[in-house]
Amino acid sequence: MAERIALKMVLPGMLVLVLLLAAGCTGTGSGEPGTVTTTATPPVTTIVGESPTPEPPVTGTTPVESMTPEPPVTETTAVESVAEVLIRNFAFEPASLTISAGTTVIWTNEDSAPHQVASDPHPAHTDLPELVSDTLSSGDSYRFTFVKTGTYGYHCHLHPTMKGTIVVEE
Ligand SMILES: [Cu+2]
Repeated sequence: MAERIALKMVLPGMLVLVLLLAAGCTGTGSGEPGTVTTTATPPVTTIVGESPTPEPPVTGTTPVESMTPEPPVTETTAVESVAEVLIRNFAFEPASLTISAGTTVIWTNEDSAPHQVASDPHPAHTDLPELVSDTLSSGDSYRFTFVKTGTYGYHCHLHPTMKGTIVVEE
């Protein structure tokens, strides 16, 4: 009984040994590495240093600024502050007008007689020499933009008793 058991255990072990030896022999016979050590990498890296390629100028990005979208149309320039003075019955209406700087005053002659707007004092018109109109026939208008703050007296150069005042505030 005991011998059979021993044989059963020995036989498989022998087979394993034989298989291992066979595999070892065939393996070492074909797997021997040859002279493959000739893979000497040439020093190609030195060439890169000899030709320093200059970086191309990055000009492609700057023109992007021309692609800025159009700003929203703020109608600040189109809007003009205007005030009106009527010349009627040989008088300015209103006789005194208060405006903000940058406002344009428009005088309109509604009389049948001609009038002429001019800065004080008569007849030199030296307070605001730019403020002087042509002779305004009936229906004609004269416009003047007051830029600086101050109080500006004016009159009708043809009828100097006709007087008016423009007060310009900030
Ligand atoms: Cu005058």
